[in-house]
Amino acid sequence: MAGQTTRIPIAGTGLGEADASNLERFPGFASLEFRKQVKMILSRVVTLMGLMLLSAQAQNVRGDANASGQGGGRVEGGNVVADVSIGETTGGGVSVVSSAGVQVKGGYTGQLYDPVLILPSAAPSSLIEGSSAQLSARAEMDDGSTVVRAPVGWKVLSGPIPSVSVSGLATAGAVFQNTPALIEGTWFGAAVQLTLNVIDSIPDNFGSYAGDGIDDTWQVGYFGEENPEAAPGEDPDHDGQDNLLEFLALVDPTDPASRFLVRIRPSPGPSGGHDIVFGPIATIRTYTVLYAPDLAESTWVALPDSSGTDSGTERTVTDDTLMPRRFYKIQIAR
Ligand SMILES: [Ca+2]
Ligand SMILES: [Ca+2]
Ligand SMILES: [Ca+2]
Repeated sequence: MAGQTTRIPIAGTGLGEADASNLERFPGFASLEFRKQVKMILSRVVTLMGLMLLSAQAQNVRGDANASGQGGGRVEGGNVVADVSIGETTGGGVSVVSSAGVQVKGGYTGQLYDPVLILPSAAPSSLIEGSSAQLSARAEMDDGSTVVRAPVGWKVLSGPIPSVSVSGLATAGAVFQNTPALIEGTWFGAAVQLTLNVIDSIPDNFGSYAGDGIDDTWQVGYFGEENPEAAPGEDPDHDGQDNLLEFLALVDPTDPASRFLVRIRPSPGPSGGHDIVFGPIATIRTYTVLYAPDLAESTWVALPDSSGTDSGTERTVTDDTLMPRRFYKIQIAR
C-alpha cells in the first residue's frame, strides 16, 4: 500500500534495517534502495571472502626475518617457520652479557668462543713443603675477549704435589730437597704447564726416612728413596761405624775406607801430655774432646780447650794433664 511504511529486517548483515516505504509492487522484487543495500552487502561478503582467502594463503607462508643476524633462533608452528634474530630486536641493537669475573665482547646476546691462550699463576709462586698454593688462570679467547678466572682443570704431571683440588688448591708433600712440581692446566682444548717449586724446610721428614735423626738429603743421596739400608743403626759398608755416626762425621756410609778415626799419641811438647788426633773434620761440624778416668765412669768431661790445630783433614788437640790413665772420646755436633 502506498505511503505505508514497512520495516524489513535484513538479517545477518549487521547493516540495520531498510525503509520499505517505496517498495515497488512487484512480488519478489525489492525497491531500488533495497537493491542498493543488497548489492553493498554482497560486495562486503565478497570482500570478506577475499580476506578469508588471503588469510588462508598466509598460513602457508614461511618467513625469514633477520635471518642474517647474530645468534638468531627458529620458531615453527603449523605451516609457519620463522627465523628470527635475537640480537637485532630494536633497530639492530645489541646487548652485553657479563657476570662476575667474566668480560665478554659487547655486541652479542650470546657468544661462541674458544680459549687460545691460558696464563696460569700461583700464590705463592713457591711453596714450603706441606703448605698450599692457590692456582688460577686467565684465558685469552679467540674473539679477543678475556676470561679472568678461567675454570681450568689441573693435573699434576710430576713432582711432590699429590693432587690439586677442584678449586685449584695445590698442597705440597714432604721433600728431601727443593723439588719442582710440574702441573698442567687445560680448558676446552687449550693447555698450559706450570712449575711450582716446593721448598725443603724440614730436613728430617721425608717418607720412611722421617724422624730418624739423619738428614733425608744425605740418606737419599747415598741410598736412594725407601731403602732400609739407610736406617741409622745399619752399617751397610761393614766398617764398624753405623750410618748415624757416618752422617755426623760426614763420611761415606757406602765406602768402608771412609771412616771417622781417632788416635792418641804422646805429646811431643814439653808438657808430657797426650795428643788426641781425629778426622776427617768438616767445617759444618763442631768437635769437642771429652775425657773420663775410667770407662765405668758415667760422667764425661770436656777438655778445657778442644780447639787444637788442623793439618789437612785432621785436628790435633793436646791434653797437658799428667794423669796415669785417661780415656777420650770425640763429640760431634751439627
Ligand atoms: Ca724435608
Ligand atoms: Ca732422615
Ligand atoms: Ca759404616
